[in-house]
Formats: sequence, structure tokens, C-alpha cells
Amino acid sequence: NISIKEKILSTLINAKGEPVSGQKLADELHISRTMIWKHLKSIEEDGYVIEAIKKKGYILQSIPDLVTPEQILPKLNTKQLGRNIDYYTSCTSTQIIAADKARQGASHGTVIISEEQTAGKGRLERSWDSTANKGIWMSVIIRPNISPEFAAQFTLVSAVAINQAIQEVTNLTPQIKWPNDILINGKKVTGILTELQADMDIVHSIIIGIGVNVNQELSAFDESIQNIATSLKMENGEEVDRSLLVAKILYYLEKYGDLYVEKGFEPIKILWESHNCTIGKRIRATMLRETLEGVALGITKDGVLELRLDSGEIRGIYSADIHL
Ligand code: BT5
Repeated sequence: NISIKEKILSTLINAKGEPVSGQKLADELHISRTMIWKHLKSIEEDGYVIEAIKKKGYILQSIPDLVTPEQILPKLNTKQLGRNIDYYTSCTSTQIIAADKARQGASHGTVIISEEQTAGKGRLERSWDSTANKGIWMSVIIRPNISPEFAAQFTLVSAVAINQAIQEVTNLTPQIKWPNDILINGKKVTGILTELQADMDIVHSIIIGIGVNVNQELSAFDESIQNIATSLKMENGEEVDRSLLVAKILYYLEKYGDLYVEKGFEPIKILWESHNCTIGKRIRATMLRETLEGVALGITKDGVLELRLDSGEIRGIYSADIHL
């Protein structure tokens, strides 16, 4: 059933605005005109606008903003990332699906993307608000040839890539907050969750979970985060083409990921520093066992945050929640 609907849809898309005869569709698919009509209704329910013209047929007037492979691939300019896209209208968490796929051998660059997540997750089992059709909820499986100790830096590589993509698509200037947030006007627009499958000395895969709030209104967010979250639309006042943004994120993720594997962290560090809002500020870092306060001096060549405590002591921080 689904495949007949998809065939009708792709026929309409391929007709590029020319009318498609209902009788011809019925003949080709060996189903009745009534069934064709039912499928068209169902396609309209997905957000496509179809016009029926007497004696001529059906014309596709507009396509909904979805993050389907059909919408992403024509905009994608990568060698490997996103060449294999696993698309869902709804799922628990793309991160969970990606972990399974990675274990089953999914290739470098495989993307799991969903319009909605019912159990989106942040770090430390926190939840991630993932409203249907309004954001980018995706996981990218990569298989770089690096040792596990360098994997965490992919969070910073990803932050630089997403930041760049957002700037290109929207003209907004977001800022990176160490380690895994992107903020606009002090509010969180993106979270990154980097997970690792590895042995002691070799990475099998890194799963980069990317959540970007794109077209939400404030009321779409859970009340508990309405004062800390924002979306691209809330900041620049207009709808953003999600599939274009996905394609750009994958483009820069491939570019900076390759650069990192080839040249190390130094070139990424420079990019990261030029867009961050953490360095030089007085911050509080909450970790699992302690909370420290001090001035963020910078990041090391390994991406570790250096904090100068009031006592003068300098501490390296590997992972924490930062309060500015
Ligand atoms: C993160 O965790 O920021 C990582 C988020 C990663 C989400 C992506 S979506 C695709 C993939 N599949 C998944 O299941 N996850 C990844 P953390 O730093 O722990 O921040 C989580 C905190 O951010 C929550 O406790 C809330 O306070 C806040 N939050 C939750 N949803 C949010 C949203 N949509 N926008 C802004 N803040 C949010």
C-alpha cells in the first residue's frame, strides 16, 4: 500500500508541474480510479498540495517541508556523509537506531533522521524535546581511523560544522558554548550528543547526534525549557528550509571531520575559538562529583577546557555542564 502511494507521489514530482492523468495512473498501477483518489487524499494529508484539473489530471502545487531523502539528496554536496539516509516519520531516538545500525555494520556516513522523536535523549540520560516536523533530529554514523581518546573532539568538530551551516542558511550568528551547545542570544538552539563504539585502542564508530530547533514557535517547547531554548525561526522571523540545512550540516561535517583526521585538532581549534562564547568568561562547571567556579582560559590542543580557579590553580575539564 505504501509503495503505491510512493509511486503516485514520485510520478507527480517527476511531472514537474505538468498534469498527471488519473486514468493513466490507474492503468499503470493496476488499481481503480477510486483507489488513486484515496491515495491522493492521503498524500494531501502529509502536507502536499495537489490541484485537480478537469479532463487533464492532477498537478502537484507544493511540497511540504520534510527531511526525506528525496528532499535532502538533491541539495547534498558530499562524498560520503548522507549518501545513505534512513528516514522515519517518528521514532524513539535516532541515536538508539543508529547505535544498532552501527553494530550491524552500517557504512561511514550513514544518517538516521526522523521528523519526530518520542524519546529523544541528551547527555546523562536527560531528555531532548523533539517536536514533529519542526526541527532536525538526526544521528550520523562515522568511522574515522582514530584512537578512542580523540573521539570526544568530534563534539567540537560538529559544533563548528553546525555553526557554519546555520550561518550560511540563515544569516544568524550563533555561538558555541563548550562543549556541546550552540546558542543564539544566550538561548540553546542546538545540542550535540557524541557516542562511541570502540575497543581499547580502536574506534569502531562514532555516532554524532544532532538536534537543531528550526521552525518551532515558543509554545512548541516543553514549558520546562521555554526560558532556555530557542529556534532559528524565533530568532530570524522566518521559516527555514530544513532539508537544505541538513545538507549543509553534512557538508561541513564531512569537510571539518576530514580536516580533523588529516591535520589534527589545531585548525578546528582556531575555527572553534572564533565562534565560542565560553572563553574569557567567568563560569561555573558542574561535573558528576564536583562543581568548580573560575575563569575559562581556553581550550587545549586536545579540546579540554582550562579553568582558572579563584585560588589560582588551573584545572583541565573534560566534560561538564557550563553555566555562564
Ligand atoms: C544535548 O544534551 O544537548 C544533546 C542533545 C542531542 C539531541 C539529538 S537529536 C538527534 C539525536 N537523537 C537523540 O535522541 N539525541 C540526539 P544536554 O547537554 O544533556 O542537554 C539536555 C538539556 O537541554 C535538557 O536537560 C534540557 O534542559 C535542554 N533541552 C531539551 N530539549 C531541548 C531543545 N529542543 N532545545 C533546547 N534545549 C533543550
